Amino acid sequence: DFPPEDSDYHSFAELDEVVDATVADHPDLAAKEVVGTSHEGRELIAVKITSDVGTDHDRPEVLFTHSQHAREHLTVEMAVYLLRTLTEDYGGDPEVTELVDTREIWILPNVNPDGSEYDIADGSYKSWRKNTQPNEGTSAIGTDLNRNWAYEWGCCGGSSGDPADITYRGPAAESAPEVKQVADFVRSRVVDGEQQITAAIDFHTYGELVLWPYGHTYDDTAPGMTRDDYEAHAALGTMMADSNGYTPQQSSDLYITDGSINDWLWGDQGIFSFTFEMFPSGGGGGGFYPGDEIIPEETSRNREAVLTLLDYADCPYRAIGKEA
Ligand code: 0X9
Ligand code: CA
Ligand code: ZN
Repeated sequence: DFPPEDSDYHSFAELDEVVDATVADHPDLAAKEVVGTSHEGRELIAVKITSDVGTDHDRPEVLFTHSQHAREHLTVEMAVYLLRTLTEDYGGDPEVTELVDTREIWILPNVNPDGSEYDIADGSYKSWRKNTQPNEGTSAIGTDLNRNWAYEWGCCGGSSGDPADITYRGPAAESAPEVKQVADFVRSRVVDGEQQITAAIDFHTYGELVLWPYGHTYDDTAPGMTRDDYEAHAALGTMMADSNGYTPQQSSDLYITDGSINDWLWGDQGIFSFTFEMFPSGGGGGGFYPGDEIIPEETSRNREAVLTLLDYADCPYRAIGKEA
């Protein structure tokens, strides 16, 4: 479990309790779906939030993924914040009410539960990043989920082929069961040939950044990324960064990554996709392990950014004054 001084962070069991309570308190607004199981057999949970949640409406769908990286526990707290805010503020806050009435929101609060639990297993942090899948021919454990997605996988020096490395991409794209099943979930949202999910944020720590694709190339435009596509990502990303004080940039401006969820969501699925690197901005502030007292401020800090993405999900090109 978390050390006592960080007890406000949610372990996987505590997260499950929040999910169950959210659904129990707001059965018309929130529903739990299990989209798969992790390598060790934990549930990969999705919570759908929308009014009249039992129906598949024709509303723009928006995806929030959390905790691909085990040690980035603040991102689970971001999911808890969203679960609570989008249900508890419904009916009271006009903006939240309008967006929950007109969007279908998918929150995947922990896509790497094995890694998260391993990181806190003996009460002191292990700085673990990957999942806990064994690798053939070595005692080195784990695949970096954010290098295992099936778009330009391993293309460009933005991942490692060494199982001992923290950015190990796995033996094949979608070799990690967590990536495969979350990808299958996203693919399942294609209805009558049209991907229902239009926009997404994948939450990470740390750096206080808003990142957009591509990560596998320094170029702004590339196959699948036109000038308008790029400018719309940049405009929306900059708008969100203006609200939370993060730095907006193309993800390759940080460093080259291949096989990231961001590149796959856009390049393969046509979903406007962002990576948020949450608090802190640098190594000061606790790095991957800021004290639990920062949770309220650093999660609510992203309230407007998330509502902005939900708003633009009907037509992200509106951000550059174009209607599709
Ligand atoms: O390296 C990563 O996966 C992310 N940074 S972290 O420190 N949380 O590990 C950044 C990913 C950004 N790249 C893309 N979104 N393509
Ligand atoms: Ca729908
Ligand atoms: Zn990360």
